[in-house]
Amino acid sequence: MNPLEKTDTRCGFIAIVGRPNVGKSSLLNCILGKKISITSFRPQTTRYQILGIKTHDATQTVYVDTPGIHLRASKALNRQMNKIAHQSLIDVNAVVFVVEAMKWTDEDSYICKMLVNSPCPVILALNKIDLVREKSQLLAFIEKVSKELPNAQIIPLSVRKRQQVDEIEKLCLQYLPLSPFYFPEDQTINHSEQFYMSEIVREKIMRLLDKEIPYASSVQIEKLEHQTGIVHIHALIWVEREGQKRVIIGEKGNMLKEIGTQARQDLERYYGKKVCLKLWVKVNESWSDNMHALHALGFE
Ligand SMILES: Nc1nc2c(ncn2[C@@H]2O[C@H](COP(=O)(O)OP(=O)(O)OP(=O)(O)O)[C@@H](O)[C@H]2O)c(=O)[nH]1
Ligand SMILES: [Mg+2]
Repeated sequence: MNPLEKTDTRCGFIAIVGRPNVGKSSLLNCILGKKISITSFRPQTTRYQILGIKTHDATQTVYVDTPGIHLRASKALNRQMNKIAHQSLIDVNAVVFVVEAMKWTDEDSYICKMLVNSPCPVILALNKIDLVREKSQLLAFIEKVSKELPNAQIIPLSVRKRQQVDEIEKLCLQYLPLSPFYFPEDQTINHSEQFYMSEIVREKIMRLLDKEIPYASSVQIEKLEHQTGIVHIHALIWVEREGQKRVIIGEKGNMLKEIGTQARQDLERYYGKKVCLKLWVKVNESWSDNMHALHALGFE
């Protein structure tokens, strides 16, 4: 925009950061009022930077969901996830730092140190207060964290019960600068349709499978074809070993069928029409520790 041109709209970026599994993506989905970022009970569900765009009247807020920042990142995939989270803190107008109420870890301290010297305003979201029985304990926890980040605004909330989520949103709005919108008013996500499809399939793997398998899997969409009344999708699930492939397929193909059914139901809700989803499982021994393979799977 020409800097002399006047605008009466506000638009800016708000990063949502925190260690894995505190509820960052759940918070984003709750604010947006729809599922745009996948969630699960397992840490390290989000692997990419996901933008959730909310436009209301003359304001557009661009929320940046990030992979959980973690301290032990041995594989290329994990290092890349940390890098994405760190980069998301550059050039944003405010940060929502999500922690779990009553559980302060070394990873929280690490993120806190990064934020305490940052010029960016910080909103400290203490999530999952529905799990806290004693309110007096919560007050003591608030006192402790307020010493760690003295300039942060602290909001206890429960995304699950939708308590205080509006409060977070209101605080974010006050940090949006005068600016034209960056995205069309009806856009809510920055990624392609294919990316969204692959994430929905990956979510089911995260939720349905055990142990190392969710972390050894990645999903690639091979075909996406719209026909009247139906969408045809072909997806490849990459794993690292033959044994993992057998587990994903399951006895008589039952596990793959369940992944496919649950993903299809989500996709049919998303499209509002029938979806024909076909899944294949393939082995690529070192995809998660190989930058070339990561690139092919969508990491930049
Ligand atoms: N009890 C409770 N659980 C919650 C709340 N918010 C989120 N969760 C659960 O916490 C788990 C993790 O949520 P996510 O939104 O995937 O967490 P995340 O911070 O995005 O995790 P990563 O992507 O792995 O970094 C899921 O099982 C959510 O259902 C809450 O307010 N209360
Ligand atoms: Mg997440």
